[in-house]
Amino acid sequence: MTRGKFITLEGGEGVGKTTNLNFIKDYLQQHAISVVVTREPGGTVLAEKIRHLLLDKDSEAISEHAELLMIFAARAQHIKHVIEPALAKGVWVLCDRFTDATYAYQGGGRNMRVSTIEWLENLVQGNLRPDLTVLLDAPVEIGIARAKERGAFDRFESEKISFFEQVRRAYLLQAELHPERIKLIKANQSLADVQKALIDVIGTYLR
Ligand code: Z5A
Repeated sequence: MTRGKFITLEGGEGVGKTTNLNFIKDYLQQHAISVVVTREPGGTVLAEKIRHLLLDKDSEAISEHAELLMIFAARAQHIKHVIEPALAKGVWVLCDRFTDATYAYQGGGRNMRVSTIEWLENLVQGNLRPDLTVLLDAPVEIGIARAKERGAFDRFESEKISFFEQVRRAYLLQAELHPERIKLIKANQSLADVQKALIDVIGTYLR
């Protein structure tokens, strides 16, 4: 049995990850690929509970280490119960955010040490890394304006602009460090143009 491929979609606030996830799923299915769509933090019952705690802006102040460990605890569950079983069955996994988000939000946004994140990544993931990552990138104000239209902000969305600028810089650094895996698409263009670029990237990958 050929192992499935692991594709992740990344980017800051409101860049269009959720909107484009279904578009990619449909495209893969048109190419006769079975695919599971999932998200982080989340994807299992326990991981979704952790997500709820992480996003709740009325919770007690969550320490940076607690936040990082909660994210990796959710990830450990997700890998064991959803991602690895699907890949082992030859099913592709399409995930809304994964560990690049940890480098961006906890590393960039919260200034946590990259070596700590790397250590946890190796512990929790072993050799598992995405085969392909699409990074949707747009100026912070554009993403925030789009996200605002959706309504009330969660704990992350309530951060200052400077936090999101740091997140964006850390994402762009990840793309520079992993050019083979991470493909950058400008998200401040029309949805039709973003989707044209997505077809280019995924189509090339399929070939
Ligand atoms: N987090 C973390 O800190 N560390 C980690 O390791 C992980 C996550 C994995 C939850 O993520 C939070 O967890 C996240 C970081 C943290 N918090 N933040 N911020 P999430 O993925 O659920 O949350 P999100 O980034 O807030 O997702 P989002 O706001 O739902 O954004 P999106 O999915 O990228 O955007 P969208 O919902 O698809 O689109 C937003 C709107 O823009 C919508 O009305 C669309 O119709 C519109 N849109 C989309 N594309 C376009 C274009 N091209 N033109 C015009 N309008 C568009």
